[in-house]
Parts: sequence; C-alpha cells; structure tokens
Amino acid sequence: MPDLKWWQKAVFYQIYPRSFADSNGDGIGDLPGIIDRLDYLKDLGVDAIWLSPHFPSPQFDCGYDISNYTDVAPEYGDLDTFQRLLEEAHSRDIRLILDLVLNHTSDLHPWFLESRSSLDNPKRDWYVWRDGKGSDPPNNWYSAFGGSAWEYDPHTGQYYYHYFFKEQPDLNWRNPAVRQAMYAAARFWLDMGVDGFRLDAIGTLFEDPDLQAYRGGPSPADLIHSFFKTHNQEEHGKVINELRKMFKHQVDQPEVHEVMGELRSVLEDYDGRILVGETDEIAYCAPDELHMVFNFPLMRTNRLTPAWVRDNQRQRLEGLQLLGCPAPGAWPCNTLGNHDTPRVYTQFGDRENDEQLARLSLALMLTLRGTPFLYNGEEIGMADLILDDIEQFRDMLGVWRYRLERETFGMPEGEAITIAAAHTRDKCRTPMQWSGALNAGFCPPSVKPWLPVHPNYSQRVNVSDQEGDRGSLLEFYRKMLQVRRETPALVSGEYLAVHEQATDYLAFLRVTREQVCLVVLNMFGRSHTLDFSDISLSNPNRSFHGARLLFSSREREQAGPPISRIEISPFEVFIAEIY
Ligand code: TEU
Ligand code: CA
Repeated sequence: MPDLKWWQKAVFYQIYPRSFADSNGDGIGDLPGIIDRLDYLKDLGVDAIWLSPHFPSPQFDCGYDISNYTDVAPEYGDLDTFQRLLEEAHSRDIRLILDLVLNHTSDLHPWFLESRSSLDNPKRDWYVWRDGKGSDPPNNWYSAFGGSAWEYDPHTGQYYYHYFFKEQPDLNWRNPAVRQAMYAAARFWLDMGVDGFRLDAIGTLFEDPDLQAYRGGPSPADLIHSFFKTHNQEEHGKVINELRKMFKHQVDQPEVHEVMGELRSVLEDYDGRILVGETDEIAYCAPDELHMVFNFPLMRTNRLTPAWVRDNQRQRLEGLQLLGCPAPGAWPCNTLGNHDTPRVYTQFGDRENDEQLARLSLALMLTLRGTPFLYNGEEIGMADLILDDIEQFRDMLGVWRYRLERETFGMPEGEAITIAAAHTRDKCRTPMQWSGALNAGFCPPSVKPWLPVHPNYSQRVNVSDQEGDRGSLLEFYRKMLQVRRETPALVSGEYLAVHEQATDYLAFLRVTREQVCLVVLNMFGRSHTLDFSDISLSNPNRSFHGARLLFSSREREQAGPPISRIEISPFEVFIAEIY
C-alpha cells in the first residue's frame, strides 16, 4: 500500500455527544459515557471519531453556538474528563477530531457581550456591525436560518450580521485579532493532543465587503416552503442551487482560502493532524489548505442508483485529480449522513427493502475510493424519528419552520407540525439505542431524555439485541469494516468503473499494483449472471481469469465463482479479488 497517511486509511465515526451515551442519568449524553463506549467502537472497527461540539453553549443551535472555545460544556464533563477521553481513545488507537465552529460564536460569548456593549469597545470590530439605512437594515441579505441576516441592536443603534440564527453573530474574519484568537483556541486542543478538526460551515467566514445586495427573487422561506411541497431530492438540488445564488455574496469569498492556509500552517507545528472542511468545494482541498472536503453531492438523492454514483464519482475524482490533491492522486471523503441530514436508513431506504439498502449504502461507503465518515447509530439501522409535538423540538430550525408554515403561510396546525417534523434536524439526533430496555438504555427509565428515543428500539433496533446476531446490521457493519481493513486495494486502490451501462448494479474495480478487487453492488431486486472476463487493464497490461471471494452479503462457497459467470442475487454486496 503506498505510504498513505492515517486519515487516508481511517474510517471516521461522528459522535453527537448530547445523544450518544449518558453516564450520570440526566438524560443528556456526556464524555464519560463516550469513554464507557470506546471498547464498543474499537470492536466495531472504526479508526477515528469526529466529535460534534462539546464546548459550553446556551444550546440555541444544539451546541453550534459556542460561548467558550477552550472548555467543556458542564453537562458533558470538564477538561480533565476530556483529557481522559482523548487518552482512552488514543490507547485504543482511535483518533479524535473536534468540531471547530469558526464562523460565529454564541451571542452570549463574552467576546460578543463586550463587542455589543459600546461603539468604541475594543472588540467592536470582532463582529460585523453596520449602520442601517434609515430604519432599514444595511442591505437585503437573508439568513440561511430564516429572516434578515441583520439584527438591530438598540443599545448602540447598529445592526450585526448573522448568516445563521441571530443568536450566532458572525465573527469578522478580516480582523487579525479574531484570527489569532481562534487559532489560539485551535492550538489549545492541538497541544492537548487532538488529531485535528472538522471545520464548520467554512464557506460562510467572509461576506462581500461592499455588501453587494442579493439580486432579488424568492426568500429562503419561499424556497424552503415550496421545496417541502415536492420533497424530492432532485427538487432539493434545484433549491440548493437557488439558495447558492441567493447567498453568493455571503459565502465562498476568496479570502476563505487565506484562512484555510493559515489554519493549515498552525497544524504544521504538530505532527499528523488534519483538517476536513464542511463544504463540498474541492478548491479548498490542497496541500497547503484542507486535507479533505466532503462529497456532499453524493447524498443529494432519494435513491443511490448505479448511474447516480457513477456520475458522482466521475465528477469528484476527475475534479480532485485536476487539483492534484495530496498524493496519491486525489483524496476523496465520502459520507451519507450526519447530524444535519436525514438518517441513511430512512433517506436511502424505499420502505420495502430498507435492510438491504442500508447494507448497500454502507458497502458503498467502505468500497468507494476515499475516507468514509459514518454517523453514530447508522450501524444498527437507526431511522428518522418524526416528532408530533412542537414542545419536543430542540432544533430551532424545526421550530422556525413550524412558525413559518403557521404564521407566514397560514398552514393548519397538523400540517405545520408534519412539515416541521420532516424539516427539523431533531429527527436524526435522537438518543443512541443501546438496548431494548426503556429509553433504549440511553438513560434510566425514570429520566426524560433531552430528545425522545425512537420507539423502534424495542424492535431490535439496538446494540445489545444485534450484537452476536450474524444476520444483524451491526454484525454486517463489523464484518464489512474488517474486510475493508484487511483489503489494501479497498483502502488505497484507484477506482475504475466497469459495466458502465448496467442500470441495476454498480460494478467497479479498486486497483493497486499488488491487488485488484471487483466490487458489485446490486442496488435493485433483480438477479444477474455477469461476465467480467472482458475486463483488462493497461499499464501494465493485465487480463483476469479467476476470482477469490472476499465478501458477500449472502452465503457463498469460499472458492470464488468463475469470472465469466458470476451470479449476483437481488441487493447483493459482492467483493472479490480477481487475478
Ligand atoms: O451546518 C452548516 C450548513 O451547511 C447548514 O446551513 C445546513 O445546511 C443546515 O444545517 C440545514 O441542514 C453547520 C452545522 O453542521 C449545523 O449543525 C449548524 O446548525 C450550522 O453549521 C451553524 O453552525
Ligand atoms: Ca449526562
């Protein structure tokens, strides 16, 4: 295997701390709970954790509104506990990256409290303050989370800018003092030994300095309201493109590259630390900027068809190759779910074959070229929980949508709840389901967890009922992670699509000098008898006559089938070394 770095071989597992494991029975996940579950993660076979924000926060945006960048939220533990988590993870050869929210702080962060206290406060220019135009805001920019991007502050008679909620005022990244303060926060955790950062919403760091107005057209509310009507991912793609036009003066300004470069140079003072940006913009992926960015376009569909994946891979890999991302060749990063998106089981299921499609989704993540990011709970098939009581919502984006539908569009209560429940990110953030006990073993039966537990925990969608059950999704994840770990070509091999006209199944090779793997993912319910004897490689010229089975999602004889006649079952995951 060419000398890949650890982050190019690793499988990442995102932990949403508030929902992962509650050690002290207050209904809220915490760091000691994660420590208690590190053996579970080691046994599952993940190599690295992305920890969503663990910092002190008023929790207006569920932790993405930070009020202290160099401490631990008291409900999760303290710095000593964090140090212990890091040591316990490292002792199990599990790396840990943190979630660095650069674009904004909480409006209760001391920096903002100082900044808003007076026009001449030394920290005034740490945030984006502007005079209004008469009684109007400085311009017509919107927030991505609804309403104007400008909040009037009567105390000083100016407006401050917020790309997200008004409780998340944007930092002014053109101010060197802001950069130094945030780099110092990064060093605080790097000095402790963390292995890097997932950088939140990096595209939003800068806004057009001349406040170039939005060219006019629908508001985010109008777009999002219309999207829900259709709620299909192709429509979602159109909405995303419209939103990108709407926010073009508020995101992906050229200076973002400068900050990514400065952050990268901070990391160069340490060994083996990484930066992965929450963006799909591959232009940030460079030897002097980010190690990885996410392949978000892959996720923007309701159904992972072979054609969809082939097109995505063609675009992403060719694009990364052109950029000369860190050798060897391009280095992609694939994911199908996180704390902002529907759960994989729900999003890519079809309500009839969900179990098989969940297996295919994972197999895709573990066999495509690049670093896979998994999301806690997907390994047991956790699904979206559709809430029916607005009082249970914790994601203010869901509450905003409810109010929008009720107050702006006059939707009846029941419909507004249904729409908001589909939109709120609470649906994918419910507590991890550890057992079939009440509250799924997340917290004591007598305690109300911070979000309701999905009731399907009592139908074997939980760790303890699936552990040791060969037919369970959890054991499938464990086995597939092991196969990937033991198959160098699946980790470092070039990707080469074959049988590209096939509509039902996705077939591709993963090629290194030493090994060639054939991967066949049958994404539909029809059987196929396939002939791969026509495969050949140039440079060096190679043809193939035999197949050695590495993994199949169904029982198969150990000896591989003849390469000219491979029978593939409905929804089968088939991986073989060919020679
Ligand atoms: O999300 C940034 C981002 O892309 C959001 O605009 C996303 O589209 C939204 O969550 C709707 O799906 C990051 C975090 O992942 C998210 O949880 C935070 O709410 C947001 O930044 C602000 O920090
Ligand atoms: Ca707790």
